[in-house]
Amino acid sequence: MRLQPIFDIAGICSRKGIKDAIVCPGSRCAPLTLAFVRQSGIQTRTISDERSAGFIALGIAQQTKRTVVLICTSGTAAYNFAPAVAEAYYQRIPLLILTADRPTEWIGQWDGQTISQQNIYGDHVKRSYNLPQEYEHPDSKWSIYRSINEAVNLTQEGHHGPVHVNVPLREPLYPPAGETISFSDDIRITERVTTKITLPAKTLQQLSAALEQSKKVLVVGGQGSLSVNLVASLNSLATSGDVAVVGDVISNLHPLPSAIRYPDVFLAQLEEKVKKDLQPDLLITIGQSVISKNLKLFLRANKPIAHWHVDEETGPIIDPFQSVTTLVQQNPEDLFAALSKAAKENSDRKQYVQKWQALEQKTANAIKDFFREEDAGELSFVNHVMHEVPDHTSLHLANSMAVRYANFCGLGENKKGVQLFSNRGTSGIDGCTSTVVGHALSSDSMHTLITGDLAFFYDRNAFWNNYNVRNLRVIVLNNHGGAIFGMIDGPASQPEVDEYFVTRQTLTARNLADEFSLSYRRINTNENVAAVLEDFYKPGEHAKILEFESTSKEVKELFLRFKDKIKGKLKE
Ligand SMILES: Cc1ncc(C[n+]2csc(CCOP(=O)(O)OP(=O)(O)O)c2C)c(N)n1
Repeated sequence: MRLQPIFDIAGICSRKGIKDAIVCPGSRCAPLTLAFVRQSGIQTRTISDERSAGFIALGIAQQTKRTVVLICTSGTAAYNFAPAVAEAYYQRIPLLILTADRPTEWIGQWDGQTISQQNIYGDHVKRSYNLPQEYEHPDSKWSIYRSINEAVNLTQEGHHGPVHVNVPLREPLYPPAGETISFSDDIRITERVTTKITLPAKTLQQLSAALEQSKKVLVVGGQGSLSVNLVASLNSLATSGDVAVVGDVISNLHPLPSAIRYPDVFLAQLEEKVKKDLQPDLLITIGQSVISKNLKLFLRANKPIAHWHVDEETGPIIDPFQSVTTLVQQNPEDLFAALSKAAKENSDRKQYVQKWQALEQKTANAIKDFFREEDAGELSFVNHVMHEVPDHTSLHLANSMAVRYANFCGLGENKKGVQLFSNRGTSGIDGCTSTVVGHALSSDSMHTLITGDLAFFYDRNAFWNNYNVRNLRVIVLNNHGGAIFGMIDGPASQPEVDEYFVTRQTLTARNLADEFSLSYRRINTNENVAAVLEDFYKPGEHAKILEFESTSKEVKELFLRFKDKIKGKLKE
C-alpha cells in the first residue's frame, strides 16, 4: 500500500506507549485519521475546533503524564493549535502534533487550505520535522520510522514538551471503499533507555556545607505537581535544617505544614526594613513559574548571596529573580532528602523561619477575620470553594483573577489529594476550560474549574464535542468583564478602562448551558453557600455550571476592602 509508512505512524505511536489521540476533521489528514482510529490501544477522540482540541490534548497529557497525539488537516487548522502548543512548551507538557500538509510544490499556488506549515510553531516546539512525501525508495520508510521514534522520544526527553511533525500527503488520500488498512509487522521501534541522575557524594557534601554556613535559607516553590514524596522530603529539610518554604497555590506544596502560603498578600504591605530582614542568603528554587508578583519583586530587590535552582533536567538558564548562581541537576525530592540527613538545627536559621512564620500567621488570621466579616461577593465565594471542595478533586484555576483569588484564600487545611492546575505557562485566557475538559475526559475523579466570564466565554467551544464529562464542575465568576483591569494600577486610572480594558459584556452562562445540555444554577450571594456547593458536587448526568453573578464595581470594592483589612492587621 502506497501510504503504508504513514499508516505505520499510528503503530509506532502505540508501541511507544501512546494511548490518546485527538483528531480534528479534514481530508488531507485522512490517512492519519484512519490509521489512528483503526489502531488498537489508542483512544481517539474527535474535536472540531482545533484551538479547543489543542488544549484538550494538553489537559489529557497533563492528567495522564503521557504524550498525547494531536492531528489536524492542512491550512489554518495548524495555526489554531498554536496557543496550546505554546502553553505546552512553557509548562513542559508532552504533545506530538501531526499536521497534514499539501505536497511541497503546491505551497503558495492558490491551492485550497494551503499555507506554509514547516516550522509553523517556531520556538514553541522542541523540534519540527517534515516527513518525505514520496515513499518509493525504501529510505523514505526508514526516515519516517526514525523521525517518528525520535519525535515521540523527544516529547519525554529532558524537559518534556511539544514536538511537531509536518506530514505532506499526495492524493489519493483514502483507501478504496471496503479496503482495510493493514499495519506492518516490521515497524521499527527505537527505545530510549535513561538513567537517574545522582549527584556525586562530593558535590552533595559541598551543597550541604554551603547550606550549613547560610543563616537565612529560603526554598521557593514555583508551579509544580502534587507530590507526597516531595512534600515529605521538604518537610524533613524544613524541620531538621530550619529552612523556610514559600509556595504559591499552584506550587501544590499546601500539604506541607510549615509552608508559607500568603507571601503575595503580606509582601505587598511590608516596609522595606522588614523586607530586608526576610532577604535570604541562600535561595533554593524548584518548579516553574510563580504567580505572586509581590514575591517576584521582593526576590528581585532582595537578592540572595547564592541561588540554586534544582531540577532533574538542566537546560537554558531560567532566572526570573535574576539571581541564579547554580543549576543543581537533581530531582528536588532526592536532593532535599539527602540534605536533610546532613542538616543540623541552627538558631539563626530558626529565627529567620520564625520571621516568615509570624507574618504568615498574622496574615492567615487577618484573612480569616475578613471572611468572617465579609461573607459576600465573589472573593468570599471562592474562599468557600477553597474550603469546601471535596477531597481528591482537581481544582483548575483560570487566568487571571480566579488563580489570584485562590492564591489569596489558600486551600482549606486538611484537604486530602486536592491538586491545583492553571495554565500559567503563558497565562492565556484562551484554553482554560478546554484544558479541564481534557483532564475530566481522561480521569474518573472530580474536576472543578474556577473561571472569570471572559475566559469562560472565550473558550465556549470547550463544550462543543460529543463527550459527556459528568465529572466536571465549572464555577463562572461572572462580573461582566475582565475585572482584573479595574484592579491593577495602570488601566484603572484611564477613562477608557471600562470599554477597552475591562471590556464590559452582558452574557450569562445560562444560554450556553442550555445549548450544550449542561446543568446550570445561578447565584449572586453567599447565602446557603454550603448547601449550594453540596448540591453542586452531587453526581449528575452532565457537567454542571454554577454562575456567581456580580459587577466589576462590586468586585473591585470588595477587593480593596480585603487589601485594607490585611494592611491594617499587619500594622497592629
Ligand atoms: C488569549 C489572551 N488574551 C488576552 C489576555 C489578557 N487578559 C488577561 S486577564 C483578561 C481578562 C479576563 O477576564 P475574566 O475571564 O472575566 O476574569 P477576571 O479578570 O474578571 O477575573 C485578559 C483579557 C490573555 N491573558 N490571554
